[in-house]
Amino acid sequence: MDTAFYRPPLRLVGSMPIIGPFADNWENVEQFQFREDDLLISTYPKSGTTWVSKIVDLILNKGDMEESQKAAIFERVPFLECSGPGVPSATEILNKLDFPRVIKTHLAVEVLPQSFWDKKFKIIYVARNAKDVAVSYYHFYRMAYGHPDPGTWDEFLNSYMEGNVAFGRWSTHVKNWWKIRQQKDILYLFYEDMLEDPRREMEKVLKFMEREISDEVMEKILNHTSFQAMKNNPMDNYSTFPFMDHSISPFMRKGIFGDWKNHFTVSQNEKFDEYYRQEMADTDLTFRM
Ligand code: PPS
Repeated sequence: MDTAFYRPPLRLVGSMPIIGPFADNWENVEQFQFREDDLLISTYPKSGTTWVSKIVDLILNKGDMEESQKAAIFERVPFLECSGPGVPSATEILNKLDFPRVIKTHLAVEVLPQSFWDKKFKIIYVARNAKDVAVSYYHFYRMAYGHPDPGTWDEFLNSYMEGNVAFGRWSTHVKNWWKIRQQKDILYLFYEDMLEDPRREMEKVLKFMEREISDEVMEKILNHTSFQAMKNNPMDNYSTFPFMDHSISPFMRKGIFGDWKNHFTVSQNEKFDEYYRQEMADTDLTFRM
């Protein structure tokens, strides 16, 4: 276990809490320069980032799994704000990467680098319902020790509702990215839709990326990006990533819709529903829960 990165407190960048060591590289994130041929995959944590990253990577490689297996997905799609002791920061990696680049971010709209607004490039945003995200995030906090200790499930749920978790409030994130979807070139996807009909959602991604692939390649990509295939693939399942203990909870945990029902008590659910009504009163964005 790397103790230099063991459960550091969150820090604020602007209004958004972030994983402590990520804040050390914030100046480079703020100065990061996007390019018009970049593709940005943006999500609130635990919303399907890795899944969409793999789909996009395979589309760009026309389903060539050998090519895609050359490095782990977190290396092929660097995480813009990621930085930690003893590892190169993603900004360093991105500045040396071949083009076109696919970039991952969890940044809230309010803290995006200036270059995000100055450049025109494609962005895929994936959103997942607030309750399943809370559950997935709790288990992730338990196993990914770059986060503070989550405490009990009830304690974590309270922190999550207060936005006192890495990347802040779920509601602020999904609503503000939804707001800017017409101002920027954004394909806004939902994890629940991807589970319901992965082919239909992949077709949306292909159209957005202005790419065409044969039915055979489409079939191949669908197979390689199924939950089971990705869970078993060391290039996708984060088993080679430092700072995680998969014996506590695997990164590829369940990959289902509605797991919140196994975690929320009746009273937690009532409290959350009331909170949710208030948080989402000022948007036309809706989720299946
Ligand atoms: S992260 O750490 O924020 O980048 O995590 P992220 O990749 O966004 O989300 C992880 C959750 O997505 C699930 N997942 C999948 N579900 C279905 N199909 C596929 N192929 C897939 N790949 C990842 C993963 O299991 C996490 O959800 P939970 O609910 O914890 O299982």
